[in-house]
Amino acid sequence: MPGAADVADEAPEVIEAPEVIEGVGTRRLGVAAWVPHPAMTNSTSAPLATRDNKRTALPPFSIPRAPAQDDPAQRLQSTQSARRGVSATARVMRAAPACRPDMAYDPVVSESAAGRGTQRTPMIVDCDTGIDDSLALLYAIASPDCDLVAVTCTAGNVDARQVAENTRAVLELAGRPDVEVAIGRETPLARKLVTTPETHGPRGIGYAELPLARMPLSPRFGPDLIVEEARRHPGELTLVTLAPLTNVALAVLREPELPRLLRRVVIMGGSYRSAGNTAPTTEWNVTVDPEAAEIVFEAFAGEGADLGPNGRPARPTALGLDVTERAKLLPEHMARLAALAGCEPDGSLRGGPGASGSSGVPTVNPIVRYLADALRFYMEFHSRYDHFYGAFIHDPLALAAALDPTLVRTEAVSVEVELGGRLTTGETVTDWRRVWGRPPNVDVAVEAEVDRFFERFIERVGALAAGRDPGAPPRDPRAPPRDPRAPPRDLA
Ligand SMILES: [Ca+2]
Repeated sequence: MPGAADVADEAPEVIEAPEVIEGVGTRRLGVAAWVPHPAMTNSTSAPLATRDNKRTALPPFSIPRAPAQDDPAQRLQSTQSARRGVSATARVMRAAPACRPDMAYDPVVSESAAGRGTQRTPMIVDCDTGIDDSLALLYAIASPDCDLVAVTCTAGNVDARQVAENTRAVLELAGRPDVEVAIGRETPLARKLVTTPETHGPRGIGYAELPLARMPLSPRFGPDLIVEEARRHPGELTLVTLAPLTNVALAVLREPELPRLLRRVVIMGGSYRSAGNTAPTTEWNVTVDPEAAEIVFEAFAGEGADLGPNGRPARPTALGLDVTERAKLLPEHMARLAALAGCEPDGSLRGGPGASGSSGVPTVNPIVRYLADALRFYMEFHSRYDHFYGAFIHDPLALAAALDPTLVRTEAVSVEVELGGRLTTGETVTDWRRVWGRPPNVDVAVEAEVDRFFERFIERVGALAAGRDPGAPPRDPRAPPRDPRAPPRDLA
């Protein structure tokens, strides 16, 4: 696996990170004492490489705990102390050694016919697949401007093992068993895992049935993978998070420089000016692991922490429900996608299931059939709870915005996550009026061009389903139906 051969055999070198971790965690999160976490001794967790690529011991980690009670005076003191802790974070980040300049990515250029010459974005996706996660993965694979480097899995919509299974099965469905898939932490940092079978189905992919994945699971621990690849390719990688931020928080705790090692971070999570979808004011990904979200947001806060690679702000872009609930996938969208793929909306190839006879010729388009079966569950859920027959596709919009930032308009604001609320734990508290007087730490998406996004989604995923070069011009839906004897997708 990448990385193992690059780790030198020099004597261990310990990253002096406790000040950072205490600054982030003990004061803000009310942690009584640091204790090593079992994840740190996970047998699948390879030692981390430092920026000069020496083997290093893992820094200590603890499970943060929320305050026993919500005392406003204690909270205020805690917040002020936390801000001082941020300064400690910034000091350590500035003192960190520079990245090796000789480890940058070679320019990655699309080799697809119509996309030839397109600069591709090297990307790691952290997900909890999940119906909309699976659509985001298909979109990534279908995009000629995306170089999907790896996928890391965490618990959320379903447990982490099922997430890893779903992720690999979807990648195989899309003909990309070569993408590295690593599992990360299997529970939130401080809370009991809650999953959402009512939204995504018992296995996370609605009514869809996919063959068991054959591609191997990476031996790397998800947060290690993120850190190692960011160090190996400083300033090059885009990290897209579509799940609770558990893995990313662990990665930040292990490498406080991570915000500046990554080219961009795009987060699907939070609800900044709109209602919640889990509690009245909270969004799912943040609610599942609010401590992790706070650690990640805080990593971008504070003096000296706001400049990323190439002199740009290192702030993450966050797409909350404010914009992602404008991305309503409707049956007519699926009908257009299926037409581009040359099949019926349920994935049946035109001419009907009986057209193929008994010669073993495919009768369905597997990608469209998957989408139809997964989305039928998702649409039924939204019909019950959100009063429209369709589906919010939060995760694909976030991934699309990572590839094309012009799809969203953002505002730079200061955001903290409520950790000790009686009703509001997990709320992304946003200082729209700058009353805190702090530097912004998040670029929150306030507008999204969802029509342009849907055109792109239909065109790209439709082309992928049709087995065409994703960069090729879209198929004319008025064209004669495809030959049902032709395989819908060459999975060889
Ligand atoms: Ca997700």
